[in-house]
Amino acid sequence: MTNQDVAAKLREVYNLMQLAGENRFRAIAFDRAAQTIEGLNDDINKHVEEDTLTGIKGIGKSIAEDIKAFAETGTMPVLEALKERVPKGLIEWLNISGLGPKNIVKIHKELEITELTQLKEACQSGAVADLPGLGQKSADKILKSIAYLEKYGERAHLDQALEIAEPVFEFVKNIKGVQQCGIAGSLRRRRETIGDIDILAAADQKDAESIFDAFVNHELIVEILGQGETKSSVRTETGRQVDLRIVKPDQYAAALMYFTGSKEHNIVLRQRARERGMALNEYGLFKLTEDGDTDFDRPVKTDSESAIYKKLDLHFIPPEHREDRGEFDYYEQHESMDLVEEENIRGVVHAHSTWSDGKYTIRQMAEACMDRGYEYLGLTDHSKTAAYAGGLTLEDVRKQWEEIDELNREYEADGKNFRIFKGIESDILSDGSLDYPDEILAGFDFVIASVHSGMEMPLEKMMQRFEAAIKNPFTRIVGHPTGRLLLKREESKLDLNKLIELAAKHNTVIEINANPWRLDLDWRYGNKAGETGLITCINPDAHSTDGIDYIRYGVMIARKAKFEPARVLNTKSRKEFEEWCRDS
Ligand code: DGT
Ligand code: CA
Ligand code: CA
Ligand code: ZN
Repeated sequence: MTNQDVAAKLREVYNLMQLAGENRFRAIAFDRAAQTIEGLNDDINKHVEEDTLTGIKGIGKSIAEDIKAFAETGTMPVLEALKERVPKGLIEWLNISGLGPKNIVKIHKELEITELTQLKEACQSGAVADLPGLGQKSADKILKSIAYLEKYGERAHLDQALEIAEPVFEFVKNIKGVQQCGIAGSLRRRRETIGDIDILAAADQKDAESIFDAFVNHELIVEILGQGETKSSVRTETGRQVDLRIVKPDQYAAALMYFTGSKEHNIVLRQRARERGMALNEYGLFKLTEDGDTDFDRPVKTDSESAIYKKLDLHFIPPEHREDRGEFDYYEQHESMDLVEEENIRGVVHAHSTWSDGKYTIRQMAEACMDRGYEYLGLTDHSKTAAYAGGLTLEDVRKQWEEIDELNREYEADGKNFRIFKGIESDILSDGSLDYPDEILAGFDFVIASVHSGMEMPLEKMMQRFEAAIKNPFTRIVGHPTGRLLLKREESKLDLNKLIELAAKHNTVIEINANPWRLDLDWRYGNKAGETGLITCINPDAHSTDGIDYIRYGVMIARKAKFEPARVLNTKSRKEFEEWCRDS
């Protein structure tokens, strides 16, 4: 059982408990435990064996018992009991925005329906509208949300969210009366997927109405979902929701902090405030009364997030680290963290050309890299087993090398500081071996080893497969380790903590695949990567010239995963990268 397996089971309990009308606090405890276990740096099995589960923050005695039962029997009694009480179809209803567990249960009981399609019909027929406490408006809202779910799914990829948020933010910033403006929420924290986009503005109350008016009339906005005195929610033409909140200028710093989240980070901040005789909320930082209540008449003056952190004995915590994953310990002690930046990236590693499934020739890809100021291209077309992706035969490989040599001679003659490195993205075959005989592998400057088939192997076999690949001296980089496609395809079963240890030990790089559908290595393993000294490489996996620009998202995730430039392979200069290729 992997940490993710356990977390998924606990989350299932949480969802079912809500639908079963269980005590809210009891349910939340399961959600918290799931989160904790996802972020664990070591193997949950070890805690089971050594009986140290209750030593993990947020895991109480009863949940520890549930985990032990899961380890022994593959399920949890609490879950089985819930499953008998809650119909399967209802679980999907939890994804409908504006429909909470209480109403789900009400509709289900009164109308005796369990499927999403039945719910849709019941909304159309008026049956939902006739229920006490619901009405036509609610029914319409549910219908809209179902249509939205069907069309777009609930979350957006990071690139899509930024594409929507950036122009809207630029627009809001320039509306008359807006004094300060920022993007908040999961997007500011650079999560790999985004629920809704949160924008915050500071303005005098008298200007709020006209600002909201301008906002909802922006060309990207197609529907107003809700509008109040301080918040307006809209939907863009891409189906994404954007929330704009307007606060008073002196509340801006606290509100930005609050609406940036994460919820888990905020909980700790509030606790720290209490311990210091203060209360922190979305309106500001306040002294406590003698009874321990928030004294709104005694605000503690703080005009920036930094100032608030300072009052809580912390240095400024960058938004991408606000996840309650060790940031408090770190920023208590340190003023800042050395984090990789886009400007540090000097070469493009992992790109495809027309030799396999890329859209552009090697020359076009190389020129696109030069145009962007990069010093090298680590070209890695697919290997021969990936026939569906135009994988290179032995004959192709030799011809490709000639083409690369020729281009490099040309660049040198022209005095360009640019070189194409001969790489390959070799499939890791099901037994863990690479895709060419050793004498061919030896001819590449470097090899990326990736799994492209047989991704549903059981965990143990998959680990053996990766272990063999990592131990192969020709493997320099492991590509997209879990094979996940965000919001589309599940990840392979892998013990990533162990994989990172193995890679670090054998001096193998694990890429952060910067394609916004992948962002794999997952940032949640950043702490583990740091402890082991793992090196990553921020790889666009470009199949076109535009694809090179994915590097931007990879850098965001690398920062979230706490990588400093020295642990990112492609911060090396062309000369240094040449040396790295040589000393395998
Ligand atoms: P998302 O939209 O699902 O990708 O995730 P977020 O983090 O953007 O969540 P969202 O949009 O629901 O709320 C934005 C932030 O506001 C969130 O990160 C923390 C804060 N926040 C919202 N609701 C609560 C709450 O009930 N308690 C606390 N402590 N903070 C909240
Ligand atoms: Ca959000
Ligand atoms: Ca929101
Ligand atoms: Zn690739």
